[in-house]
Amino acid sequence: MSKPESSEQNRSRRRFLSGVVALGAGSVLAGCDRISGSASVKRALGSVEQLTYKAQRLIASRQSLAQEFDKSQIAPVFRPNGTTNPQEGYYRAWVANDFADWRLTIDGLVEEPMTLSLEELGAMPSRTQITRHDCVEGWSCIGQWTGVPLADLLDRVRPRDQARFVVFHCADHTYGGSDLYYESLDMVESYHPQTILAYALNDAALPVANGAPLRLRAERQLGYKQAKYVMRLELVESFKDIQRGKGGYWEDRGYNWWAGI
Ligand SMILES: Nc1nc2c(c(=O)[nH]1)N[C@H]1C(S)=C(S)[C@@H](COP(=O)(O)O)O[C@H]1N2
Ligand SMILES: [Mo]
Repeated sequence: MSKPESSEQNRSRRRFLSGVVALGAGSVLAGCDRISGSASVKRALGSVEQLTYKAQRLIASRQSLAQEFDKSQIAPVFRPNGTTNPQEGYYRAWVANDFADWRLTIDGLVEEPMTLSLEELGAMPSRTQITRHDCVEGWSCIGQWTGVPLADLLDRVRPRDQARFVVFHCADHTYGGSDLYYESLDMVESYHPQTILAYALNDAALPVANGAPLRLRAERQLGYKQAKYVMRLELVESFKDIQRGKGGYWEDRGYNWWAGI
């Protein structure tokens, strides 16, 4: 179980995010649903299994949007999964001072590498979206995410022509192993309007259990693509030299790189 953040930490992080995030309680009635066996998940898993990435790209519009939901459909608690309370020393230190020392690095194949604080990210234009997260373990959960569109960050760092993927490097060693969690998206998915780096969940600072202080939301993709505890974005031409070369922690362990829903 994850240790809840102290209310003092939550308060101070809310304070500096409050310019961006409204503090309305909202009506939270719905729960997380079991979706194993549901048509949508069968479709999702079927499409992952049967279609190659290129084939799906041919039939999926570049800009088609994932479904967005109503506030009344938000789950009271967004079910956490995978790492829920990183124990790495550097991460505990960030939590201890409410992520004031935390920085996001953007580097690799970009004209202008950048380092941004949470406050600087919070000052950028934001997008809020209520979407359904589908985990391959057979559950789904609806939540409201607020964050910086990845497209805006990419516009600032200016990817070089050779850049084909954004790699998301995370802070946590999954299940206490020696490998850091990571993920990657192609440029079409990275510039998609619903691809954001979220710092708030349901009008509050992103909880540690769900990836504080910053996590990816790429809403046309399955749960394992939604990298939590993101520390660094690296633009690359190929991910073959990163970890085991398959483009993500679970991909390195047999999951499909293309996880479009
Ligand atoms: N850094 C990191 N990101 C991660 C994971 C993880 O273990 N570590 N688990 C993935 C999986 S399988 C899922 S379903 C979602 C869970 O997100 P949640 O904890 O907000 O529900 O995060 C994804 N991103
Ligand atoms: Mo998942």
